[in-house]
Amino acid sequence: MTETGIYPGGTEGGAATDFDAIVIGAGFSGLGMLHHLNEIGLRSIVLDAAGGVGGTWYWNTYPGARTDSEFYYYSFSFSRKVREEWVWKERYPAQPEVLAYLEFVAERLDLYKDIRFNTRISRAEYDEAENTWTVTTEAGDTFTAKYVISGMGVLSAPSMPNIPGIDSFGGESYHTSRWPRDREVDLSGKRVGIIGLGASGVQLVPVVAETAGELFVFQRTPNYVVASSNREVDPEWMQRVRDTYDESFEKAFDHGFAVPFVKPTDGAKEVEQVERDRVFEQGWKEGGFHFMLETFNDLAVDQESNNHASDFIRRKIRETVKDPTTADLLSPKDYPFNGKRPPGGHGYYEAYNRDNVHLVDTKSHPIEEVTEKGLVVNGQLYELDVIMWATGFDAMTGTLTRVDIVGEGGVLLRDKWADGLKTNLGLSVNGFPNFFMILGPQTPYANLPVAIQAGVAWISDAIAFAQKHHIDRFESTKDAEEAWAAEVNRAGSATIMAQGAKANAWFIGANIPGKPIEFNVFMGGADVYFKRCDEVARNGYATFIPAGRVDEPWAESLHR
Ligand code: N01
Repeated sequence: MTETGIYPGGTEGGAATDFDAIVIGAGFSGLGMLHHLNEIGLRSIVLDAAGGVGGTWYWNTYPGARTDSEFYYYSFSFSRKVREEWVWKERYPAQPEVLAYLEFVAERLDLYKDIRFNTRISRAEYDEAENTWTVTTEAGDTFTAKYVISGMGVLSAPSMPNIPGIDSFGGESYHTSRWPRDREVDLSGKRVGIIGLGASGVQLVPVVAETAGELFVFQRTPNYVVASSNREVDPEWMQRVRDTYDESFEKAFDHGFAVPFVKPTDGAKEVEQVERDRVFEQGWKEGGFHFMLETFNDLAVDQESNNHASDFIRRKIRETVKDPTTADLLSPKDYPFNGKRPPGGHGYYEAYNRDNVHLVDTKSHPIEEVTEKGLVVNGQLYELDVIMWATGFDAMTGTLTRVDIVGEGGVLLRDKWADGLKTNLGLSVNGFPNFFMILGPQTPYANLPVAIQAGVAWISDAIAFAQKHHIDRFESTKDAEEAWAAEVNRAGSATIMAQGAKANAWFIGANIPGKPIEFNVFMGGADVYFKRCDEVARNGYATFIPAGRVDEPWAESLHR
């Protein structure tokens, strides 16, 4: 035990640094990471551009923003203090509730003292001679450390479409993830346009419809929106969740999507239609990801079974939306269910039965231009007071490639990835020693807080190991990242999600013009991935220590 903790501090044997570790981002990832780094005794700081903790949940304050996952697995399990004291209110918590939860986490785990807000970083550069990183902020401040860990988020770099005249609009214009924080956006009686119908737009529509005078929804690709069935969390339910937290998380770590669900045993095409409909109906009532994950075991891998699920949802749309033309337009036909991440609906299809909601098809006639007064589609000007851009994110890589992350030999991370993503388990990149990513590209397509919890535990174990064994440079070997890239592509190609390009899915990079089409996430299952990470750790991180590995196997603190 040293002065700074269980393991020697990061400066031991190397150049003096301001900190042992710099964590970028104070969302779920950054908070979890800081807590773990504190546990192993590192001197750490978290830098965040925002004015408070929360990450995604700080920025996404648009009306209707809430989780698509249920509260009991959209949280951390590692702190007894937090899980015993925090009381969830809704099955699918709304943005203010998740933000309050993260503020509570930061306060209870005493994290605020090590976080610097309103600090946007522009560069992180590795110094080979000193074996240190220098992080530079937009304001010109610099911080040095042995380790840099990105917790910058996977769906945090907003994407705006390139439509002629987009800056000429004279009304109010907001991207969902850069919504005004200091005031309510008053929509009463106003003419509102929503562009984009991923999870963000789908959440906006029913809420905006209630107050806007007229709502025009500009749809390019219809989505398969699964009903969510939100409800209040009563004290008995909360207690049951507290009593079974460990079991629940064990189950989630053993699930392909990192959720504590029962794994279905049948394929949809293996059962009679009556039984299939009964199971789908039950999944639909249970809501959200239960439909996708608890009905049949082959919806993500078998086209025929997937067709049954897609048909079932199209039927639900026809049953819910009264106008047959609108129902038809809302029904996806060109790509399968799971071809893009299915959003959870909260009265989404029902909203189209309101007289003030109008669906505009921008597939057959793309938006031509934005003018001072509104949007032009098919030669018609839609006059608007407010435009809401729910147009998504440069997912998985955007936060890492929009800043300068400079590794060995002055190589920029974005240049390294220009001709194909390469990471070792999404955690580390060759040529970027002592640089880690929480939820980096090529980590699993899964419920994120559970994946984050596993990621921050793995990274803190790895750093503790490096410290204990005096390993100066912890980074992926070249071979290991080649192998993981191949594995990510192999696993993804075997799934229905390989059709994501047909639906401009972010997980395959198809939503950003010019971005290479490749799997940005691992589709082979979070459970498989977690086991792989544990195995690597148990084997002494051989694929992360190019300069020669220690022979001592490591199973000291694999923890979650
Ligand atoms: O973004 P998206 P999102 N002209 O990329 C449209 C997470 N999330 O912010 O499909 C016209 O899914 C685009 O149309 P198309 C969640 O993981 C979670 O909604 O390309 N339209 C599409 O409809 C989610 O999957 C929650 O034809 C244009 C939309 O914009 C992820 O974030 C809540 C266009 C973008 O959809 C992203 O969701 C919110 C153009 N030029 C988000 N450009 C939770 O509940 C884009 N579009 C936890």
